[in-house]
Amino acid sequence: MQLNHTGIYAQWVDRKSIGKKSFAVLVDPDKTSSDQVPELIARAEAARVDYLLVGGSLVVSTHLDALVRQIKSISSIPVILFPGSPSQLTPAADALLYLSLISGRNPELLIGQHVISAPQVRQSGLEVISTGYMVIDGGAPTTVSYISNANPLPANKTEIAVCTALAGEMLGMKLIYMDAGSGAPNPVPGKLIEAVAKHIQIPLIVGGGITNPDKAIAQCRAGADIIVVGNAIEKDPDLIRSISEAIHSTNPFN
Ligand code: 1GP
Repeated sequence: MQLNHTGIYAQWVDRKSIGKKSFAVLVDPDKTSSDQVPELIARAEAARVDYLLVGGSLVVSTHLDALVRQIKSISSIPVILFPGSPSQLTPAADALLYLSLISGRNPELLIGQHVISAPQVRQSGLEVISTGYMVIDGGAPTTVSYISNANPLPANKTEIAVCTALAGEMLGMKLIYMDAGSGAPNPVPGKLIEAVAKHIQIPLIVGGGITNPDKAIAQCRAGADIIVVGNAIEKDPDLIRSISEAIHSTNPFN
């Protein structure tokens, strides 16, 4: 079996090196039926969405594999798995965020589930992107904070966020993902993003509670390399275009 040493992650590092920001739309398999996929993809393609993340903290539907295959059959936008559990795995995707919940102290989500899923992940042939996953308090309990059985990182504790991200980087993680949780009332504060971005060299993904173009731009300016939006787009699909334009407008060669 051939392991993929280039691909999506190499692209993220390249983009970061030139200050190019990316937009990723989160597709929740529980909320996306196969009938909805063609329209979603048409909108995403037209809006020049850079990536699709597929997954969620609690996926109860069983069509993840079929959903990813359907997307891949009609779209060239790379699909990256964002799994809430080891069961959310399909070789049909382009890459996998191999998440370790470094903001929490639940050993299962730091390493336990990885041990269980490792052989399957290796066998999938997916590009594996080791990700330091930091759940930040977004002002209300979200599915991820409940399901993870771990306290989110307080949104005003900048030093803890910086030290956590630094530790993740020095442990060899390739990416930091700061997430306020899907549907969070407050997105990750700009101050927190800025402080973390200043101290790490690896790419930084930010998501959770981003509901309009202004919030997306603010998070890019604070130092996020990739912005993830899910919930808001499910409610108002027209936001795909305006948020994508906003994020790409911050790019140096736009
Ligand atoms: C959640 O970061 C993602 O894990 C996206 O959050 O659904 O609030 O956009 P939203």
